[in-house]
Amino acid sequence: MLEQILWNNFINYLQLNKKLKIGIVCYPTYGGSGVVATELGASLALKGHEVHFISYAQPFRLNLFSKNTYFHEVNIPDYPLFEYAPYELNLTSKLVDVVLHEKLNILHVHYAIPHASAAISAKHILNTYGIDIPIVTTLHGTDITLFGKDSSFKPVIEYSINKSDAVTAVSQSLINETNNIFNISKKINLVPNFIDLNLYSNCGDNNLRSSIVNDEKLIVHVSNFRKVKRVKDVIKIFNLISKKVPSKLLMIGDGPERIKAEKLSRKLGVNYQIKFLGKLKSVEQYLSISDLFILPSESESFGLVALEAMASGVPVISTDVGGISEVNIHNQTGFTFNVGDINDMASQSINLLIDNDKLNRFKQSAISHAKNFDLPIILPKYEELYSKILK
Ligand code: GMT
Repeated sequence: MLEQILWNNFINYLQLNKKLKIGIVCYPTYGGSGVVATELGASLALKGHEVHFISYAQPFRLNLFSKNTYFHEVNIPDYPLFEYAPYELNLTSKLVDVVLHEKLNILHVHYAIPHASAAISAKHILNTYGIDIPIVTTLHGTDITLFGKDSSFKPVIEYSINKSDAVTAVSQSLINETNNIFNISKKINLVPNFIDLNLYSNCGDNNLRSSIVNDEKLIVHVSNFRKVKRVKDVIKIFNLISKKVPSKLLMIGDGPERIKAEKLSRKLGVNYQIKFLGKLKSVEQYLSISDLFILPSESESFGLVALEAMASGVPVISTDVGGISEVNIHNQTGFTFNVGDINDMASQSINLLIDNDKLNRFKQSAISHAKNFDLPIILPKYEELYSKILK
């Protein structure tokens, strides 16, 4: 058995100079982790690696017509016997199957539970076939910040992290939080989220802007409208801004808090200045015509949307929780505040919006800082990690 494993490692080592076959497990729904996993896979595929996405639905930004990308759907059984469908077991079996038949070299899973825990089980099963598949786990936040507070998940999260061959987290703040909450023996590497700056430059469409605003300023918010995003704060902040600066607000995304935000906008009488656009596959064209982005979240391990806004040259008014301050630099790319500090968020927004020179300086700083998270800078960090564990 040991000989077989060593042989497989040797084969893997040889593969280093060739192109890799990489399995990526992620949530397919609207959200930063799915976006990052999909963009990572797509970029690796462009570099010639073969990338297999494994999830219960096709990731929303995945373009399957691109070369070298494949999708494997995890079917969820619907037996009356099961009160709760055992998704993790189906995922585990699917991982075993795909690794065996597609001859994957590495599995990169996004989220500790259930993805890393399923991958670790698959790894154990594959060991009985004489295969040692390396597992890279990327922590995105909710698995740590939310489930971490629920002690019933603790043993599984700890085990999945400690047994992964390599672990990354999307911000230093998330690394610190993970080490504080759990007993972690594994080094957690910082690999920040990234954007492809090419996608964001030069997509400003004046016709689109003039179809929404005339001389008013345009403010934007993007999220999945979960409670943690505090979308009602966005409406309250906009209400204060609109009293001083002629402006409109775009609310992009959908989720459980949308109806409350809509009701509040009617109550405050600003509903005619707000457009709820729902879920959009890509947001760059709306970001690029906007003047200010608002992200008043209660918790955010990174805040990928803030980075997307900055890459589009849009300064960010946000809270200072979690990893946001590593992305949105206070008084440089925007401003950061305590959670719920609506008045200060509004008055700083007004200061920026009424001073075009200042707004332009912040726009330029936002773009400059976003360059630190550009794809060509971050992608090699993942590739280096893959090489390291394959060696
Ligand atoms: O924020 C969400 O509700 C979605 C969640 C996800 O799974 O995409 O976002 C998390 O991962 C993103 C990508 O790494 C981060 O940019 C978000 O900050 C993080 N959300 C939270 O920590 C609440």
